[in-house]
Amino acid sequence: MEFKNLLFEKKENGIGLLTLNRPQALNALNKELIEELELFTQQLHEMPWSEVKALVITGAGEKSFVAGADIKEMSVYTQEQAQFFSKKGQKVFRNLESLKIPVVAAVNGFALGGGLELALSCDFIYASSNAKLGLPEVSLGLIPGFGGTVRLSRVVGLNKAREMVYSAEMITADEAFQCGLVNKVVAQVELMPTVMKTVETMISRGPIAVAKAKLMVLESYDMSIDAGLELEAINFGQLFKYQDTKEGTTAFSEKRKPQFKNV
Ligand code: DAK
Repeated sequence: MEFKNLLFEKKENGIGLLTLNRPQALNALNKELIEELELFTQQLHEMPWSEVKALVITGAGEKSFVAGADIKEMSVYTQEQAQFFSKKGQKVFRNLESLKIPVVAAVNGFALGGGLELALSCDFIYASSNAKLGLPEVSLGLIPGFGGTVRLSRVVGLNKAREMVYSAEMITADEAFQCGLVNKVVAQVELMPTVMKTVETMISRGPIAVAKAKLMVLESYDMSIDAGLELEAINFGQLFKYQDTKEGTTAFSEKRKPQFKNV
């Protein structure tokens, strides 16, 4: 996969590392970058598990994850162009959110506006201690347009989301940890090793089970408890047609490590 604004590296263990690479603009999301992300997520959806088993997303440089949508580009948008751009970004982030593999945001600096919305479309966020997170859109006369008003409150609760969105203030990594927006805060040099360690554990588990667990957590969020439980039972049952389920449970009885094959 060759892109102008994205760097993609496949580690030997099957973890993919995606770096948003526009450091001259603090990795702001311009139209070209969004289009590349669209292509990237489409390709990833079609890729077999053995190729990429999990994805980590970060920003180039030490200062910024992503400082938002590209404000300079947006300043000349017409109403139609703005709506198109918003829809396009929403689709790309939904593609990302619906990947079957674990996706972790390694927030290494500013995660603002569209940058935080990108991180919110990942399964969870680890941040470096210098990170600053926020949705500054209303300070520009905008509202979040890539899902921020929808996803933030699901993670931090309604009132914290209201405070962040209406004030447009950034919060520190520690504050983000306290409100549950990020799962872990570490020194910047420790960020990637820490994320990789967690992700390595995840890819050692049954991949079909992880994919189903991910689907369940996402899908059941909007459901009633009864509907969620019904869907959980269906997905639980479906696992028993896979060899990996047999392997996992047999390995336990035989007191050995399971060898999952995604079959
Ligand atoms: N867009 C374009 N360029 C940006 C940028 C951005 N979001 N953020 C930074 N840059 C550029 C700066 O312009 C500067 O470029 P030069 O002037 O050197 O050419 C370079 O990156 C370095 O930035 P600074 O010199 O400003 O660096 P500082 O350390 O002084 O400040 C900062 C860092 C992150 C505090 C500051 O750059 C800043 O405030 N940036 C803007 C942050 C922001 O407001 N982000 C939210 C963007 S709004 C929608 C779709 C999507 C959205 C909304 C609606 N629809 C279509 C409806 C989403 C909106 C957003 O994300």
